[in-house]
Amino acid sequence: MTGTGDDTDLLGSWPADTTARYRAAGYWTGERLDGMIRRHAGNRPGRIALTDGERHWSYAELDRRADRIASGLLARGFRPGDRVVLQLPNTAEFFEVFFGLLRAGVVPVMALPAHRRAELTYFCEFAGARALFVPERHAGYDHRQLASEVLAALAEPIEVFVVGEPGPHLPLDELRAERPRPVADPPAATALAFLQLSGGSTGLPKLIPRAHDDYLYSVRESARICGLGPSSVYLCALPAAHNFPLSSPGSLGTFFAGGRVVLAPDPSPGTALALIARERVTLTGVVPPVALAWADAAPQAGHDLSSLELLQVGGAKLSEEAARRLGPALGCRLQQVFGMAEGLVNYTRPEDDELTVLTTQGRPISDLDDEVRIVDDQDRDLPDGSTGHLLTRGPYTIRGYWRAPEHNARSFTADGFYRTGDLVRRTPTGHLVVEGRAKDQINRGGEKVAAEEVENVLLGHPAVHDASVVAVPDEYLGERTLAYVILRQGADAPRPALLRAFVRAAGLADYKVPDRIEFVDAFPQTGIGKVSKKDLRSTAAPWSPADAPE
Ligand code: AMP
Ligand code: DBH
Repeated sequence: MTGTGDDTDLLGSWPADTTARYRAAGYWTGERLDGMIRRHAGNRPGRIALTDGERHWSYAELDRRADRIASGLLARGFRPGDRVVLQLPNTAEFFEVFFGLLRAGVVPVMALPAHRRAELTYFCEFAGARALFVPERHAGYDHRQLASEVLAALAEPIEVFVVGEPGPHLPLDELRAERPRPVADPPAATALAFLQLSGGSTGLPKLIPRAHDDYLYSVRESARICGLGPSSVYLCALPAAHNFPLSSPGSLGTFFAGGRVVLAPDPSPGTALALIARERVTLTGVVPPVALAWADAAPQAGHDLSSLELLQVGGAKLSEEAARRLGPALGCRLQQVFGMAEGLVNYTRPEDDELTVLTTQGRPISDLDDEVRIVDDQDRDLPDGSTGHLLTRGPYTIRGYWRAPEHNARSFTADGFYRTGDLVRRTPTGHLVVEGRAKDQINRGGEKVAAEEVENVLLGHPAVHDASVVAVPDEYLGERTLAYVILRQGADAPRPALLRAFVRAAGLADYKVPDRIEFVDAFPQTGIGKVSKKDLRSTAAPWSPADAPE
């Protein structure tokens, strides 16, 4: 897939012998992602599918609501293959709209609630979106105002649908058809279902095209590996649109199994531990700093967490020391998850011994067809046990980013392996251990920051001659961002707080604002004259709480 493929048959642009093999093996079944809701609505209509505060929606209700949205979209002139940007937090409406879009064949870009003007405007423009979905407010932030700013930045107006009180934009009710009609031209399972986001390592996030067939395979197998069933209750504590809580096995895996998804408005221990106790949650997936915050808070919080069977931790490296604390503190089993929105997901398994669960990031979903190569800088395969670049190809790993042929030539091998940018080692049992990263990215507690994106913004400041953003170790988040800045000749050093405000004012998400800024005269260079981030990283002092910005 070089990005020129037909989105209504995304998988048709994969090599024909590969697609035939995946079908024959039963990986791609021809079922769409919204099919699971319809199936349970038929078999067990009254079963609760999701809980959002005091709201409990049955499978029948979720199914009906998805139908109403799908009908409403088509009645308003949306067509299969049209794109929209979806920025909804963890509320029931996220799934109402998500399944409605999928049913109509309208393709959401899966934005996160933390995204701001720069990211949303870029998604709208790059995807050629016809509409933007936002909440009224979330976490104290006014998303209606944000949507107005995005609209003002766009060359062509698009529709904005707001979940909440009527205001300057369209209410979601505009899309809720009174009498839903069957979709005349339902999308195929090989079609583009949605565009996931890459944490990225270049200037702007890449869009990841996922089809129903490939995504459903990963969801279905994830649900099986994690032992989900109708009695499973999943706490969705990370942003619902993110690949981990959506699909590993996440909310979709839980719906697939006929279980119940409980939506947490935020992952703080105060919110999440109370919900685990109240809703008798059986599993959840979080990033390492969230897991550690829960473990620290659990003894004093006094909640009954006895229903919790499985805590999944992924998105960033979990140290062995931290891993050892989690199970005992929360009274449940631990599973490490190493995944990526581009595809490949690894899990430690229930049958793995304790040390494997504590010290590895798991093994791929498919023993047979997740092809994993570990190579040196020249793409030569390394023997097991050596650390190298992880390349992967398989039944749910993309063959290319959406409409990015130049980038794809660098990020994929000629025979379709995705260059993950991760440095890993394989153990004799086939488990992977993440040892580091070759990509120019900072993993800030699971939130990925592309260094270049932040550097480009800093370069726009009149006092800045050059900027280089690197990771510094932090006990709590794993990594934080440090921006080294070279000032223009004669320029006075701006206060770091002002430079940080400059990045925020450029419209970037808060988690991308550098944690620390240091002024230097020059950057260390590599042999061929490039900035040596390795040397910059090695000279940086670790993060200390005293560094916290005023
Ligand atoms: P993205 O491509 O934005 O979906 O982010 C996926 C990346 O997150 C992976 O390529 C890894 O760099 C990182 N990642 C995810 N899970 C883990 C984990 N369990 N341990 C270490 N890194 C992880
Ligand atoms: O970090 C990730 O992107 C991630 C982590 C765990 C992911 O996409 C996943 C599981 O599916």
